[in-house]
Amino acid sequence: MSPPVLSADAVVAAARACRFTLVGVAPAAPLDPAPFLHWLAAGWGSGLSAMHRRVAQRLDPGAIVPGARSVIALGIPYGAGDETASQPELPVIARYARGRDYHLAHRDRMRALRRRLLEMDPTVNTYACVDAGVAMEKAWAERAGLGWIGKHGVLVSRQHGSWFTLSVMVIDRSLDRYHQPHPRLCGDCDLCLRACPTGAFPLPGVVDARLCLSCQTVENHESIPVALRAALAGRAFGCDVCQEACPYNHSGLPPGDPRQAPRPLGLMSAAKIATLTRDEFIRLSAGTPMARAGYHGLRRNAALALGSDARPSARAALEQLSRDASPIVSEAAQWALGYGK
Ligand code: B12
Ligand code: SF4
Ligand code: SF4
Repeated sequence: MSPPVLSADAVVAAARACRFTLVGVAPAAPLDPAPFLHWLAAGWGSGLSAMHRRVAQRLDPGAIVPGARSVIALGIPYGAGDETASQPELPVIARYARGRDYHLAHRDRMRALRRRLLEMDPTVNTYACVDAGVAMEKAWAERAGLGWIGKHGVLVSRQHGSWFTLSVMVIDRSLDRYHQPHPRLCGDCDLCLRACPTGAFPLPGVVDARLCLSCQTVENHESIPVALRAALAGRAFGCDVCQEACPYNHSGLPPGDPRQAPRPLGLMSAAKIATLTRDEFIRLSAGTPMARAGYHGLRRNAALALGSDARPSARAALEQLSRDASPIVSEAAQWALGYGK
């Protein structure tokens, strides 16, 4: 007997009831492998070892869930209307990272969604992915009509701009209808490509992670290459420059999810971050994306962020860090003390 076909409207309503703001559904046909294989082969993801593993599963939901039929793409908005980035005394902490860790937000809501799907069909099989799992979330979100992959490599929605995070759920059930893939609406705009401070776009829509400040400040736990350091002035974790440049992110967006609102560490000055004790870092970063950089990584970033800051408080923080026991922190602070000389 063939498995039941579920109602798309019922699945979308269940996801909305679980507090996903953006919801779309797509058939689970394999993705075009060419862009991802090219990205790997060109070395644009070479610092990200996880991206080189389980490649077949990333491209074909059927390799993750036997009999996969549908993909539910899900989004939670953050940061629209959060204008703290424009306060010059604050280091730029990327908006997604200022509040609760989005992995936890998606995980909790996807667990609730799975329970609802099991109520509809007790034998349905699911695979849930947020970020670290093996699904190409932007490609699925584009197919499921949530928005389009912009030339800056981030998914953009007409309604929410690009200030939202994604997750996907693969299920082994067909739905009675699917959303249309979203057309790409960038046209001849190239504002994001021109705004990137490190030239991290080898092609429109494609990011060389090695040159991306988001990758360097979050995923790199060693020293940051000297050639990229000047661009880190005033930037302590992640990077939003290409998204800030996008006209679809300007004014009139609905507010983000209140549970993703900034927490104290997300609004702290670079000098304060630079001089956090380990206990303070652990307490303040718990449950936020900033924990990922680690104590030394975040203070290394703060040191580089302070390089262009001539204020006495910044110089004092750098003097202190230049004697730090962590070599990545002391080396970054020594470099920052010599900034511009
Ligand atoms: C690896 C990764 C990174 C890498 C590489 C970035 C990238 N764009 O690939 C680094 C560490 C640099 C990074 C940075 C950031 N990331 Co990230 N990252 C991922 C991750 C884990 C995988 C992405 C991936 O598969 N990349 C490989 C490339 C080849 O895949 P792709 O971009 O989907 O490939 C498509 C494009 O190349 C496109 N394409 C090909 N040719 C062309 C041509 C044109 C003209 C166009 C428009 C498109 C296009 O087609 C491909 C297939 O669909 C996803 C989570 C996930 N599991 O999907 C999060 C994810 C993409 N990241 C996210 C975020 C928030 C960020 C940052 C904004 C964080 C920050 N503020 O600091 C930055 C943005 C940097 C940027 N400009 O992309 C969100 C994006 C949410 C959204 N609205 O899209 C995701 C989805 C995480 C999540 N669960 O929410 N990230
Ligand atoms: S996040 Fe920053 S460094 Fe990375 S591509 Fe966008 S503008 Fe460039
Ligand atoms: S800035 Fe322009 S090119 Fe870049 S994502 Fe936005 S609309 Fe597309």
